[in-house]
Amino acid sequence: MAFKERVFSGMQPTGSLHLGNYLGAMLQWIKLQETHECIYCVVDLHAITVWQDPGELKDAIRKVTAAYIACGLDPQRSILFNQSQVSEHAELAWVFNCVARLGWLNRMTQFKEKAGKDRENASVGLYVYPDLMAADILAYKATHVPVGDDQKQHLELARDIAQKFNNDFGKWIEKAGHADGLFFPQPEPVITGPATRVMSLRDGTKKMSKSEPSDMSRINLMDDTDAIADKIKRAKTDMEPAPPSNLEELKARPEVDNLVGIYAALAGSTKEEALGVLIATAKEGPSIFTGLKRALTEAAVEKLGPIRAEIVRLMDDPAEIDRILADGSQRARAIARPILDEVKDIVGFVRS
Ligand code: AQP
Repeated sequence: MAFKERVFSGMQPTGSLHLGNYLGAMLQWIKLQETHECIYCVVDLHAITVWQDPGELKDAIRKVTAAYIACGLDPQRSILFNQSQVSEHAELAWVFNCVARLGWLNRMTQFKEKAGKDRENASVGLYVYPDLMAADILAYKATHVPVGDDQKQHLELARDIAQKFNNDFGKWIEKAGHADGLFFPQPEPVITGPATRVMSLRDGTKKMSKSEPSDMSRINLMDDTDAIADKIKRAKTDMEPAPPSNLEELKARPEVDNLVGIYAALAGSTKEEALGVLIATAKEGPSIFTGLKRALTEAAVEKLGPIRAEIVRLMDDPAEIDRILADGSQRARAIARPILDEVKDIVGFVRS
């Protein structure tokens, strides 16, 4: 069966969005609006898998929504909403908790990284996070999921869950009128561009993240010109006396590779062209990275300045943001409800 092409993705309101979220996911989200029906969610149920201050969470949900719109998501064309207002996500996640296998979840590297050494103290929600993510996507039978590279493994799990559900309930899926026995599609990851994994400015081996304690490790969409300039100026590089002369050499120098990748994504060029800027400016001094850092600062300020101003303007009217989320939730539920009703019939629940 050919499933209708539909895009779903989300971000957690666990702090202010950063350049990694913007370049890794948001740029694709914006582009996909031109060609697809898109559903973009503020995943607040995911956020509480680690402790969130309730007083700050509401504000963070509105800020992420404002950031979505300021970056270029159109609430008329796309569906924008927060996850907790559409209970179908949580309902389907429970069914998927019963479809997914412990062994599958045990392999998830994000849980291992986030739980760290204190595993026994991690929430159960953090452990079953990938089941909820599969439910987010499949509650809409979404076929395409634009994400950063770090979400690849979770997407593979969503595909496994879709397949196992189709296999386990094949007979009942057919009885429900799906002659080919396929109820859920296999959602495709959309991971493209020169910055699918933006790394920390302080450590080229760790991804840029909202929850990293050092604010110097990331550029936030809310950072002003001075903060952006300061963070890029202090961004870690290396002690090599010359710039890498080709992409192969660049790969072996993670911090430099990261800055070149970020510059390429912001300037809309290839990584090779961005490396060309580093090579061409390396003699300017005082450091071989001064020219690239200057160009990178200019590009970041040019791109993020207007976004920041628009977030501030939108946050002036929280009631309007709540209205957009309420409207988006209604439209999202109109798609998810009938899918969930069918899931209940297939699984064997009685419903009135
Ligand atoms: N560093 C990154 N580079 C590229 N893409 C990234 N994404 C996140 N960090 C990077 C992508 O942004 C989308 C939303 O991510 P999220 O908010 O759901 O959570 P996350 O992946 O766990 O991101 P953070 O910033 O690291 O949040 P915390 O610190 O709260 O866990 C996803 O598509 C993600 O791939």
